[in-house]
Amino acid sequence: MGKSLTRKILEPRILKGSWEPGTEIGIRIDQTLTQDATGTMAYLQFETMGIPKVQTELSVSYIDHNTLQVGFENADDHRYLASVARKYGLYLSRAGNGICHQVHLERFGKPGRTLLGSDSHTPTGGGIGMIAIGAGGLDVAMAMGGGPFYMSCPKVIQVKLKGALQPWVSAKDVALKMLELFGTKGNVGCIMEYAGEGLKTLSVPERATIANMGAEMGVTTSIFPSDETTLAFLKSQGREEAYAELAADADAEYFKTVEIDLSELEPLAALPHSPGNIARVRDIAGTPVQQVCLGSCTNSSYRDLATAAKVLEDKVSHPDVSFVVTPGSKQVVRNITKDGYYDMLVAAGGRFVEPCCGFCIGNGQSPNSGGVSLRTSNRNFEARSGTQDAQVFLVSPETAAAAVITGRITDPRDLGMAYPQVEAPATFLVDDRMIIRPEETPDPAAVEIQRGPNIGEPLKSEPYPADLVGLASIKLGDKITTDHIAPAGSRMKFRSNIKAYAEFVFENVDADFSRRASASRDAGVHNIIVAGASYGQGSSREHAAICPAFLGVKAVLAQSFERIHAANLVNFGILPLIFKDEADLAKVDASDRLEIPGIRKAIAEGTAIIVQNRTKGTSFEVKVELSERQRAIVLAGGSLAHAKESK
Ligand code: MIC
Ligand code: SF4
Repeated sequence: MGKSLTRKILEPRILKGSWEPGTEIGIRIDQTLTQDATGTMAYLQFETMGIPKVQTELSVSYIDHNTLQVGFENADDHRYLASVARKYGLYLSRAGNGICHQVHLERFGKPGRTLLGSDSHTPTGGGIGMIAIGAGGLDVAMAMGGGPFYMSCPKVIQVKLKGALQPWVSAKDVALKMLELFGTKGNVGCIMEYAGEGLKTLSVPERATIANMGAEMGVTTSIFPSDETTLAFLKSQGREEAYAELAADADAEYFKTVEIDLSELEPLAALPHSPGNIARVRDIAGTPVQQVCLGSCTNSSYRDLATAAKVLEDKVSHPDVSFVVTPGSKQVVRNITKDGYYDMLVAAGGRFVEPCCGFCIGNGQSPNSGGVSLRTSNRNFEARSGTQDAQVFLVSPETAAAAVITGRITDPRDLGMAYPQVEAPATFLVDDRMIIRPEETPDPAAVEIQRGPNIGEPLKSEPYPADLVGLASIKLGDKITTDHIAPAGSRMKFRSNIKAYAEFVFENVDADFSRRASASRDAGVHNIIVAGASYGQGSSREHAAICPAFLGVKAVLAQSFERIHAANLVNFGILPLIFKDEADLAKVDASDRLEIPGIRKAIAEGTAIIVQNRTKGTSFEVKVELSERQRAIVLAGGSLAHAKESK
């Protein structure tokens, strides 16, 4: 039996374990990326490791998330990150240079390499044949220190593409089709590997869009082969030396294979409030729209903006529509300017924001109350836009542009126009002057780290308690996202300061949670979060574990967990407990007193764990699905404490 492309890249990099899907492996990481919102904490943790220089082939620190700078906090973070990059030998992509995933694809990604990023959309790099994985900041810090990244040896799913997309149907519709087929839960531990003759009809930015939104399915990553299309893209970036031809063996073995006929797809949308609520645009057409946002790491390439520009040429946005544009990178801005598309978008009423995450994360451009916002981004979780009751729909640039014109959700095929085909430039105008290279710092050891008052400290850990004597501090439903746990938007400026950020935990779900949890922590009672299925969807932000840990949360009891969040919980000494019988969720209510006598011993020995509900006088069994390594981490109180113990 031949090998999948995933296996060909990962197997030679296995440092711990072996290729047995479902078991834990530790892999070597070639490249890392961080962004400012997760990066400050990652580097604060890296600093505690006492390593003089990053140990990877290449590590890049991006500033792209918090660029609004309302108050001094973000600017302080940026200064801190710049000084860290100089001291430890990283590339720094300055604020204004673009969104990490877009810039990494353009300037640094290499087919066949592993990339670990402290952002859940790191898999965008799969568009050029990388195994690119999102993780918590601490895992990325460990990888920068040369340590292995631990993951579940993947179940590789082959996605065979055939045919070609019809006019007005684009890569976003493929990504949404995948979400319709696979949903947003139940895909933990899988990697999507694309193949088939339909591949050759998809450009690199289109492949990257599809790989990007694999994150919403909860897969470890997605990967495309590296072929002539990849070579043409790298050439257009002046980086053909990075090219390597890569594909799976013809007789490769897969966990399963699905087939998608591109020619059968039509414009799709994800309805509020989940990327998994898929509908045909045609079926929701007519809904009045108040905002359209074009951009985010999913759809902000030259191709996306130029296509929208051509649709909007000589037109102006509907009077009821606010039309926002965030290009993916400075390179995109300069190239669409050179080719006249920037002007077309501005003329159509486009409200340009610098190349950054912006609207996607609720950092500005929040919709009006109850407003319908059509966005080309990848997440439409409740309140993520910054407006609690906004209705966010995720669509392709084509569908977004159609709504700009009509003021209603419109199937772009009904515009009655010829589909504007956009050719990507054979050579992009490339300008890397907003990237500070490690070589520019002659004496890294002499660099002083700049810390403003917003820069806090890493979490102080303590060993796991012998007995859990706690309280169900909150009870939640299914698909609780990291946006529910640690809100983004205007709260993101506290990312470098755990104590300040912890005040907002579950803010939009239960505004009193943080106060209550601190009070029980101070009274010596352990806080326990109780939830349904797929807890921790979405972002890689480890703050969704760090802040609860700071508030004295010792366990999350759920029906199932998403991959990155479960790893983050372990990294910060919170035990992810899974109901053995899902129905037992009904046996717990908020404020119940829950106890697990002898929990420490049970984790160490791997014996059965029984939760006693003292309020109800009942009990039920829970499971711990952790490797031996992870159990040791939880017992130590988290990864940093564990690493110190093991020295
Ligand atoms: C997101 O899209 O939710 C973010 C903001 O990019 C996060 C990272 C963060 O919370 O800083 C992600 O996707 O991991
Ligand atoms: Fe930025 Fe949005 Fe992409 Fe996250 S999903 S990296 S916030 S653009």
